[in-house]
Amino acid sequence: MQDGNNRWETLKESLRQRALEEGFDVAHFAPPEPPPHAEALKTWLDEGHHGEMVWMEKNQQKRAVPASLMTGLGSILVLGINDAPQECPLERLSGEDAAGRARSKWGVISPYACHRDYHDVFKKGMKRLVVWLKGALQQRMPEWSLEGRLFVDTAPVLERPLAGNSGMGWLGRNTMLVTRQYGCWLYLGEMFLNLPFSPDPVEKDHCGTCRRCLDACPTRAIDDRYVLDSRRCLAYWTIEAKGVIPRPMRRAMRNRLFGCDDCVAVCPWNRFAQEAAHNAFQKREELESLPLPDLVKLDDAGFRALFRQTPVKRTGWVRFQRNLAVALGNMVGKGALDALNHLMDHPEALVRIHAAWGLGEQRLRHEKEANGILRQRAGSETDHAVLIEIKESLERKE
Ligand code: B12
Ligand code: SF4
Ligand code: SF4
Repeated sequence: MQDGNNRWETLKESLRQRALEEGFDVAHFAPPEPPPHAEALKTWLDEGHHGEMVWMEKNQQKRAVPASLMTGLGSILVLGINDAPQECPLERLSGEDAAGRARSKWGVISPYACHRDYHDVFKKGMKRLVVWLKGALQQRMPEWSLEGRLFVDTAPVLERPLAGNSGMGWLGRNTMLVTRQYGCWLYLGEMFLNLPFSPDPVEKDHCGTCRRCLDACPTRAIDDRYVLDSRRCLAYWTIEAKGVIPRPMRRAMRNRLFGCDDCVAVCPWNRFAQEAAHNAFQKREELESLPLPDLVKLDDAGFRALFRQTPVKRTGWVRFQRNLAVALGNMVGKGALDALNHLMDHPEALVRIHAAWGLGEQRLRHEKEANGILRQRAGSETDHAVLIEIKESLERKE
């Protein structure tokens, strides 16, 4: 008969194996303690790096101390699903392709948002694992009954530091969890368990002297201290921020509509990543080639239909049209002017502000036409903030 320790080790390895069979690509065990650097969360918040994400200020203690989320926490199973894209997302940003065609007329959605929402995929997979684990416990250790909590992204959990503490990988300079096997392309979820599984050995930092992610960031949002300032991050502005995107961020957005992956995509550890294999992560091709001028015709219902079951739908139609106005401002080609003029009829001032900015950018390419539209709009616009943006656009020199 197996002794206590061996019984736990055998169950732990069976659980890991089962997780892989359920479609997770990696499964590692972390101890129930606060991960290293947990205290850095307070400094990050004190310095305002979370921008408008005020929900990050709540439950700080819970975020930093996993045991405060569950009494009797014994171990944490950290799960990862590989989402490495077939094509590097940097290839789709504006510029010219090999045939000399301007790519800026095609909107870019971050690869993870071009398929089913990973939140749903994780939750379903983790629930199936719970059913299996309950059965296995009953059979092998009937004296134990399972208690646990499942988390993906939205809970007050420091997912990356926990994943680092489980030995899945290390916290890279881009602040991502980086792994030897999948680079930075893993998405994370956790199962908090009352069971005393032993932690896996931690992985050391393999960033070395590399600084590619710092150099690749278009807005210098990350610094050498492994710290990201959301207020400078395009992922933050295109996904999380509800208000007006600051002017210096708008040109840097180029043709991005949702998310940013530059600091992720340049990581040399991605060279070992294999293309995502999870069935639920099949890319919806129509989301990989979105002609910007056509998107202005999307109404709320059309938006929800196009982005059904993807993370984009959570941003909502209005903020999506705001991002679209910026991308149209950055677009090379005449279709942008008509599209921006169309957005100047949008019921939300937030969208019109960005459309007015976009017309100012187009003025640098099509001066006469853009001036005409801006002057005409100045005559009929009633919102003060939009009028200020129109004025700024008409006065912009470069
Ligand atoms: C808020 C948030 C954001 C914010 C802020 C990002 C940030 N870096 O904090 C914004 C909107 C900008 C964002 C963007 C993105 N996000 Co996000 N985001 C989150 C969320 C909800 C919380 C992150 C958090 O707690 N931040 C607070 C900071 C302080 O924590 P931290 O980044 O983990 O930092 C710790 C370390 O830096 C460490 N530390 C401090 N000093 C030092 C020094 C050294 C030397 C070291 C090693 C460590 C270290 O201590 C800190 C705190 O303990 C998590 C989900 C979750 N619940 O954890 C997803 C999550 C982090 N995001 C994720 C992803 C994929 C993205 C994007 C790629 C999405 C996209 N395509 O646009 C970008 C990537 C940007 C980037 N480089 O981080 C994944 C990351 C997966 C992975 N492999 O790492 C997560 C885990 C979601 C998930 N469930 O998979 N995100
Ligand atoms: S997601 Fe984009 S903007 Fe944000 S830190 Fe990374 S490269 Fe910079
Ligand atoms: S790009 Fe270089 S420095 Fe940045 S996370 Fe990857 S290995 Fe580390």
